[in-house]
This record gives sequence, structure tokens and C-alpha cells, in this order.
Amino acid sequence: MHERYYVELEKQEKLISRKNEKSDFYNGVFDRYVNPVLTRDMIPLTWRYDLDPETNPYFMERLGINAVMNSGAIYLNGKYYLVARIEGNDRKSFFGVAESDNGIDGFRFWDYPILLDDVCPEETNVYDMRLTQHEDGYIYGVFCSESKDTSVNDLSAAVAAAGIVRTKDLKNWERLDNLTTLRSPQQRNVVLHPEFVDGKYAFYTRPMDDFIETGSGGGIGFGLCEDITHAVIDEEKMTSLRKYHTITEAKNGAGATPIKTDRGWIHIAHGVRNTAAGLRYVIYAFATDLNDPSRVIAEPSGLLIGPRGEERVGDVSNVVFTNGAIVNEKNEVFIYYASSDTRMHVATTTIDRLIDYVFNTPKDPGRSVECVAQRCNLIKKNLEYLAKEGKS
Ligand code: M1P
Repeated sequence: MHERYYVELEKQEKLISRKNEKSDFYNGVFDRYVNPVLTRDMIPLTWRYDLDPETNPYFMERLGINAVMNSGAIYLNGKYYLVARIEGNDRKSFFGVAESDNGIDGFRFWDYPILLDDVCPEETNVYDMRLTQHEDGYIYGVFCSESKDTSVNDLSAAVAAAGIVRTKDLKNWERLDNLTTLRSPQQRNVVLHPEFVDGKYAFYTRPMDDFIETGSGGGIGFGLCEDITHAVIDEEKMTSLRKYHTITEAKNGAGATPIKTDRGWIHIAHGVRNTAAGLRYVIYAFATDLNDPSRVIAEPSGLLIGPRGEERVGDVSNVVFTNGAIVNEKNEVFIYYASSDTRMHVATTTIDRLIDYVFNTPKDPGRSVECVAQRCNLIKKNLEYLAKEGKS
């Protein structure tokens, strides 16, 4: 064995076993943590190096990893699992399962990444899996299946579709047909709802006219299908809409599988706006009706999580993106999010706090003058309160 192997192994062990702590960030809604939960340096050495000195005398990384990001999440038998998007130096993404006992540190990848059935010869890239523990007994993974668009004379043109797999143990994965949406040529950020709706499988979709631009796609869609093994959605209703001069103006997309609460389904999604420095991605939340999960019933104003500090910088800077959250038996909530398409973080809160945030944060009134009036009302209430308490 090359001596450098032991040095690298020790460095990695230190990184994986270091305790994560809450940072001093405070807003009362959620806690941030000092360390990321997954980085490319946590990818097993066996995935990157040839350990045999005969064939790798310089102990060179033969298959490097560029980033570990947008991860689906699930809580099973008291363990926290992330199905991470791992991007090789070759720009191709794939999935790997990382497991932790507490959800905030100690995430360790299993021996092998997930090798999906090779059923789509045209598929070039896969990424951003959402995991849904469905009431039919399966765990579904819905991800973006990307292929080259051969219908136009443009080297970069691509088509995004929703791939679907299912499993019971995160080890054996059965690939099903890609989702077909009859009225949308492209789909990304598709999430399976955990319960049947009107006896059918229900998906949150993100209709798009093209690979990057959503174009006429007005926001997060919702559609039903009879047969998950050959999923076809005819009509997509709109749920959370893109709106002018908000965090969702350019596009938005479903993120974590919706969380069921007494007050409604809580959705943690992403919103995108354009800036002179490029697209800015933030995470926001909304709630839909328990009986009609397509009907938005609460929309707190603005962003829930924005990129801060070091999170701002990476391969695609100024981005935070979520596609996985976990609720444990203590009603603690773990929101997993990637920063700048580079590494994974966790933010923690509770169901009670999330409900309070989603249902009691004022709505965005839509115009500066009304936003100032909204803030003045808060200030007036606070000054009156302070006076009453003798603290003014
Ligand atoms: O680079 C930021 C994100 O861009 C895409 O998001 P959307 O589908 O909303 O455009 C996704 O490809 C995502 O993976 C990526 O993090």
C-alpha cells in the first residue's frame, strides 16, 4: 500500500467524525450548523484512487469527484439517509447513499454508489433525487434524467425528464418508465406526493418550455396518474406560482417531499430570480390543503434560507437548493440543502416552529410601499408593547 493512503484515510476519518455544532446564526425559525454535512472530501478513497501500487505507483486520484450536493433524504429505522448527487470530475452525476446516526454529522457513504438499470440509452446525466416513502409501501426516487436534444443544431441543447425508481431498502432499485407529461415538453424538480390523491399517484411537477427557461411554465404544477409503472400526467394544475419581483420571478421548483402537519402539507421549495451576477437560488416554504394538496393555503413572504457566508461561493455561486428533509419521531425537522452546487448542509427546526413560520409570517404584499406599511405596523406594535412593559 502507498504510504499516502494512510495519510488521506486519516484526514478523511477526522473530517467524517468531527462533531457538528449549531452556528451563532439566529432567526428563531431554524438553526444553521458550522460544518457542511457532506463534501467531496468525504467520498470514499476506494471510489477515487486505485489502491494498488503496481497500477498506481504515484497514488494518483484516477476518478476524481468534483461536488456532492442536492440530496434526497429519508429516515428509516432510526437512521438518517441521504441519497446524494455526486458529480465526478467528468461532469456526470450519480447517486450514493450516506448514512448518519443523528442527521447532523457522521454521514458515511456505503461501499458502492447506486448503479441504476441502464434502460434509457439516450440518458447522459442523472441528478437531484427526491425520496418519497409512499403509502403503497415503496420508497420512490424521482430524479432528473437528462439527454441531449438531437432535434436542434445546438451542442448544448438538452432535454430534462423525470426518471422514477423504487426500492424498499435503498439497496435494490427498480427502474420504472420516465414520467410523461402530455402538455409539458420538459420536466425537472418533480416530486411524488406520499399519499394517494383521489386514488391516484400525485406528482408535483415543474413544466418547462426549454432546458433552462421555464418560459410559459407558471410555477410548480400538480398532476395525477393512475399507473406509477408507466406514469403519464395529462393535466398539470398550478400550485405555487412564479411572481413578478419576488424570489420566484425567474423560476421555482418543488424541493423536499411535502411534510404532513395538522394544519396542512408544508412544502420546502426553491425560488430563482435573475440578477446582474446571474441566477440567485433561495429556499422558500408554503403550505397546501390537507385534502387538496394542490391548493396553496399559506405563503409566507420571501425566502426561508438564503445563501450566507461561504455558502455563497462554489461551482454555481449564490445558490441554495433543497431536495430532501427529514422529520424524526420527536418532530424535529432536518432540512438538507446544498450551497452553490458544491456541498451539503443541514438546517434544523421543529414541526411546531415550521407551522408557526408558514402560517404566521405575513404574506408578501407585492409592492414596496405596502411592504413598508407592513413593517411600520410591526414596529408600532413593538413600540407599544415596549412602552407597556416599561422598556421604552
Ligand atoms: O445550478 C442551480 C440548480 O439549477 C437547476 O435548478 P432548476 O431546475 O430550478 O433550474 C438544477 O439543475 C439544480 O440541480 C441546480 O442545483
